[in-house]
Amino acid sequence: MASFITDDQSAVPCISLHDFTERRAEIIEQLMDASTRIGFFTLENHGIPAEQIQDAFALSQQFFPLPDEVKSKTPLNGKNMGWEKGAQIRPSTGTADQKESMQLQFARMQGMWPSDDDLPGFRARAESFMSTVQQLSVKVMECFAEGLGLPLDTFTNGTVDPGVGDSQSTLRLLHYHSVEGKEFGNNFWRAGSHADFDVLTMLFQRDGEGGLEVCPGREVVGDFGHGNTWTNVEARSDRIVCNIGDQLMRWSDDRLKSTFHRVRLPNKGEPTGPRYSMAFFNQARSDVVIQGPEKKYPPITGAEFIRQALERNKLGMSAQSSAASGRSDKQPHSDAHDAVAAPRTVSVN
Ligand SMILES: O=C(O)CCC(=O)C(=O)O
Repeated sequence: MASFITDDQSAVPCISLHDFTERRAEIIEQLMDASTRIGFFTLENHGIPAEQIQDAFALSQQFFPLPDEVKSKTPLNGKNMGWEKGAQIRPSTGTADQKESMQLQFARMQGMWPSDDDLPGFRARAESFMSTVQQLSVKVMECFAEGLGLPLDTFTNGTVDPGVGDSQSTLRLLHYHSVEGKEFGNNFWRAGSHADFDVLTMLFQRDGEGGLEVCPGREVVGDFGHGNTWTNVEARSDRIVCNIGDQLMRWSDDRLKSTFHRVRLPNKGEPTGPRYSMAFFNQARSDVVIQGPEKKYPPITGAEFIRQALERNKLGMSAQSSAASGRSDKQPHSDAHDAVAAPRTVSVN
């Protein structure tokens, strides 16, 4: 049976969380090693029951087949919530990702949940999964705080809403369409190359639905350049793929690396069916101040961080379109980050 080609797994370390309390020091060492060198790692024995992950995927598979008229009742709204289809254009490629996605948050979601008439119980099931993933994220973010010699709650206080409604963390349900019988031109991707804006991303994949690739080597946050060596990450439902985002890279004075990644279309001979994944982005709260212990960068709030990142995206996009239309060959090469093409609103990560 055809399967996705998966090469050297040692490039993205797998870290087991079994016996977490007793092994805490060893786990912190492994997390710090993976995140200072690569910015990506996978977690196994992470404690989230397989049934709960399956239920979240089942929810996603109930949502995406709904008619577009139903899904578009909650369109992407500029605050990184809602549904989009084929609307996300990456500055790195200038082409729309071959996918649709639904983004959900804990706060400010009035009118953004699919109704019970359209999909009964959606909100309760989604929120339950989001809370579970956030709890695991807290455990891992505390390890990073300890590994960096910071107060234990630095990143968890920084991301988990204390009840004031300024959470920006986001669950993105992703549906990459089947490419059966379809031909794509050059430079089309399921998700073009980008680095995430957040503190820590946790990504759930399904067995055999591959295509995720990572490219370590970024030294400085906000840097658009990256190397050329892309490594496949195996799609396994029993492991969570984690990566450091730009907020944590800056918060750690560039010690923890936010790494470029992308999802490629299936190569010849690989499965052409749909791919489902789910990404939980732990974002800094809007009013939290991000600054590393060495003060390498000036302080910045979570809200301002996102504003500047989106601004860079816009510049990257216009450099891309100028270059594409031949108006200039002197624009800086842009690579990275997410943007959604005008007139749609811009999204994060
Ligand atoms: O679906 C994946 O494997 C990656 C998704 C991703 O990188 C994103 O949505 O930002």
